[in-house]
Amino acid sequence: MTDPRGEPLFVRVPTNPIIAPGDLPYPANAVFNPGAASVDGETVLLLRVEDRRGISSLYVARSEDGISNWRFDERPLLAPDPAHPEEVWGCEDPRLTWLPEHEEWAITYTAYSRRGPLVSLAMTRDFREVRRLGPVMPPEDKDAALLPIRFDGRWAMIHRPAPTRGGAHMWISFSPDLRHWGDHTMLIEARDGAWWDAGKIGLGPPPVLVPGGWLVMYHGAHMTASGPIYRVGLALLDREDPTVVLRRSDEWVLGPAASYERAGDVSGVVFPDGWIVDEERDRLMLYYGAADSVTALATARLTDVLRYVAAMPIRLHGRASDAGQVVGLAAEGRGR
Ligand code: BMA
Repeated sequence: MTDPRGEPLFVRVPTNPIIAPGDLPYPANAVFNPGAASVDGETVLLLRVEDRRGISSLYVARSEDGISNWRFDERPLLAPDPAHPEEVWGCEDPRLTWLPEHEEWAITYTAYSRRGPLVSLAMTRDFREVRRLGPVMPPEDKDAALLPIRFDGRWAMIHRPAPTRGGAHMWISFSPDLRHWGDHTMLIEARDGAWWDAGKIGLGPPPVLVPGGWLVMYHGAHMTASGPIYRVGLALLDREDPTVVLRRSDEWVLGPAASYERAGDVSGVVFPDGWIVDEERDRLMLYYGAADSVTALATARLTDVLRYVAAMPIRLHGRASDAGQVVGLAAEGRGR
């Protein structure tokens, strides 16, 4: 959990949790797992708000400094819509990617259908109006985000299907038009045994381009006798070919330690879905759900994160070979 100099990489702000249910202008059981965006100099969070039925909707909050004085929209931007039966049990865990080509934000979120969670896509310019594109991955699949640019003419999306065999790993898929997805390729495999990221992993915030490639944060759910512990680590993907994993952290960089992360509806969870990278101020703001109950913020110096990433191991523990062969994409020969 430390940078190469032995100091904590991510530092929690003293005002955590920055948003709790009691702060909202409407009744809620929990407010957590937000997507984050920088819009017209303000920080916008798209909050997952779980009501007292257990159903989640996505609400906008805005702040000038990204830390305090949040202004909350009264109505959800995305709430279960009868015209979209796949959302009948809620809209959850949004990730926000600015697509320069469309001049729009892509919102990937988990639609909770009667047949399980799936990945849905919606577009917005201003977080006031939204346009649904509908489901892009069938159940069970979640933890998805788009990369902001095309690769060889195609959009790329990282997501996490949950097969009945062999653990839940991160995949990357490609699309010419944001609707039709294919060339499904295993990207990062959950490790095994005692590892913090054994068995089940999933993407955190959308990948962001840094000097060495695409910086990825992902969560790992380590099963214990008293349930899973959700922690996060880092990986680095090739700039030109994001199917190539260049580096992966051995250790987690943030895990539940504060009281609001250790106790809540689901204890022992840090779950980031949004970050804002501010190169000018050398700052990374990481927004995360804590214990599936509240929203918290940790910050890091960007230069420290990049130094940490440059020191991460190149070798991967475990390969995507089995699934890779199933879809005809040998991991070998692709530099992974
Ligand atoms: C995941 C998702 C998240 C949740 C996490 C911890 O599978 O459902 O929404 O925060 O579990 O409970």
